[in-house]
Amino acid sequence: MSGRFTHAIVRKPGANCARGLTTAELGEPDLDLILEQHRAYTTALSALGLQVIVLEAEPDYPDAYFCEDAAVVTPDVAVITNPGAASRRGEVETIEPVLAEYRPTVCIRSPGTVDGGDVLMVGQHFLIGISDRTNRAGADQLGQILESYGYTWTTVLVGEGLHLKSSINCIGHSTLLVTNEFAERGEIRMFDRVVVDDDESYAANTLWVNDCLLTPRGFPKTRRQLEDRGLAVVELDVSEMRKMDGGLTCLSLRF
Ligand code: CIR
Repeated sequence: MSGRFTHAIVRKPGANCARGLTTAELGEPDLDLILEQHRAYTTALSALGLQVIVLEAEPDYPDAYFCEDAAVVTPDVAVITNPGAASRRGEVETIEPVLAEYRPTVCIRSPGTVDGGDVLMVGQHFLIGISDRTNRAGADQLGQILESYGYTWTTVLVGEGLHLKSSINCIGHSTLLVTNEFAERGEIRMFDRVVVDDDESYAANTLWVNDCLLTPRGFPKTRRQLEDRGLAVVELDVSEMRKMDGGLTCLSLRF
């Protein structure tokens, strides 16, 4: 993790949020509850010192509140992605002008596809997941852009889970919180790793923000593992986002 974040972009879930993509089979999100959970998330980011830019819901894009997928923001550049799901491609159009106020922007072009949820920054290095959403052409384009700003990058094959960050996240310095499935993978074995229990694998989607960890509510073993390492932990309920395959990391762009 490098430096502290000063800003975040979030987007409100819309009345259309149940029409988004999902494999979760957990039922439809409750609109009032998802809005309440989203407000609590926004409040938590503000409490950590971030200026939070709240965008309105997108009537044509039910998944647009998972705004992390639309960009990869580094201290030097904002890379506007080309999301892998056709139904999400247009989401980038309203993210680009917002980020352009803060960073030079560069775009991923077809046939390359990238979802921000597949991109994890660990210090000066980027792990780029190759998944159903991010293809090799997209990873190569992104990698070349990152290299031109002095970063290094490697790819990780995402076998299970929607995105890389469904299963692997950085919890400070170069320590990763990972699911069992990834724990011994050669692509990440050089990092210090904390492994979540199999019955708490969703909690791998924990978000580092300015030395605090936002972790999903309901995963006590993971919470204890994080607290035992002396880390500040805030639990947030994201039950309604989980129904749509989302979680804490994908609800914002931090920079
Ligand atoms: C999708 O399938 O694209 C959305 N329903 C969920 C996206 C979650 N994003 C993320 O994990 N980065």
